[in-house]
Amino acid sequence: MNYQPVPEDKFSFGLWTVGWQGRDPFGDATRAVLDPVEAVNKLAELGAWGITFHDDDLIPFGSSETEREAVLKRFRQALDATGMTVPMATTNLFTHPVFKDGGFTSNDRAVRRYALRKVIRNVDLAVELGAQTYVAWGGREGSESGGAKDVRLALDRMKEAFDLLGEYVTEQGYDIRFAIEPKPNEPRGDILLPTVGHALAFIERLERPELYGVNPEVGHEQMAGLNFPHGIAQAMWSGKLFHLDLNGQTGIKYDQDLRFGAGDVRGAFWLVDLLERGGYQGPRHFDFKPPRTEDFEGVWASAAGCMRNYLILRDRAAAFRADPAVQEALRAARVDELGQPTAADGLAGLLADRTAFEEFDVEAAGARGMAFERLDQLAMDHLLGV
Ligand code: XLS
Ligand code: MN
Ligand code: MN
Repeated sequence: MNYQPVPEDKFSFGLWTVGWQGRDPFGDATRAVLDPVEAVNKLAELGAWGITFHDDDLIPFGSSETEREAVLKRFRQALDATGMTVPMATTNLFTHPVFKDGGFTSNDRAVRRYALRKVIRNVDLAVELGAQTYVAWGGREGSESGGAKDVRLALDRMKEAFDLLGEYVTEQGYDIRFAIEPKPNEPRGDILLPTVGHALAFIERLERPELYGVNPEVGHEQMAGLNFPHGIAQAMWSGKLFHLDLNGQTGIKYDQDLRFGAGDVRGAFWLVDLLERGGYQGPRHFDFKPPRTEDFEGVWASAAGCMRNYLILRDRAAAFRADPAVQEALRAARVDELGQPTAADGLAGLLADRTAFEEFDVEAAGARGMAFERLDQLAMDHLLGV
């Protein structure tokens, strides 16, 4: 296996990932500005299929109409020349000081109105470039102080914003849906809609819930100490996995954005297994940050590594599923039994069934092992290529 990515793998990258200059709270940029056209060309050469962006990644904040048009013209030409797609776009509602208290939920009403207009403007561009998903990460929707933010009112405003966006795309007849990206903290002390579960519950309160799903990011759930594949499984189960951000994270700490596979590798294995078996058809989108120790050569090695690791894990997961010893171990662990309804005989049948309770041998059932360790070790063997 050479693990060479092809467009059919649907690998996409944020322009802000390979374009990250390495500026962090403690240090200046270590890399030069990356021309978006160069990013398109280089990613296409590496085997990627798509590129995504925040409005300001592509068109620097404050550009004039003429500057904007010039940037877009070059970008479109690069897309045409390479066949690269734009499956998703998003809005920067966090860098400019105006967003210090958020966009949709800033206490300042004028900022909220400006934020919505900024999103709408970029939704138009996203649709024009063929994007079908519009990501919304509430970077600064949150607080550091309990008194500063009335969370219930903030959620009213968050709902209002998403409902207006839903109304806008419906009126325009756009074929685009919104994917809400949860994150527990950073840059705010606490961010609203901190986990996949919070976002899924929020979506059900919206006027057009069918237009909204989630964009879970590996590291963000892990920052909250959660099991990422479990969150993804629930999003899939809810029909809400519209998009996802793949990267690596090692435990509960700052948002590391390591390349995919470079964090919790067991979590990554089960994730790929789930996506591939679960019929996820959307982009395999990488939202990582090549460490600031790297020059551009390192940036491209890091980007290539994201795709390579996905393909290796896809191969390992397929081998795991195909292995007769694994299939036997799955049966021994009675994994298939979970697919049987608990009471296909209905409530009356359950209540009438003496073997279910009166005659049930609780001690024998309690003594029976579940045989999960053997199964898990087989997974480890496959993951490690043994
Ligand atoms: C930051 C987020 C961000 C979103 C897009 O932590 O991951 O990059 O994916 O705004
Ligand atoms: Mn992140
Ligand atoms: Mn992300």
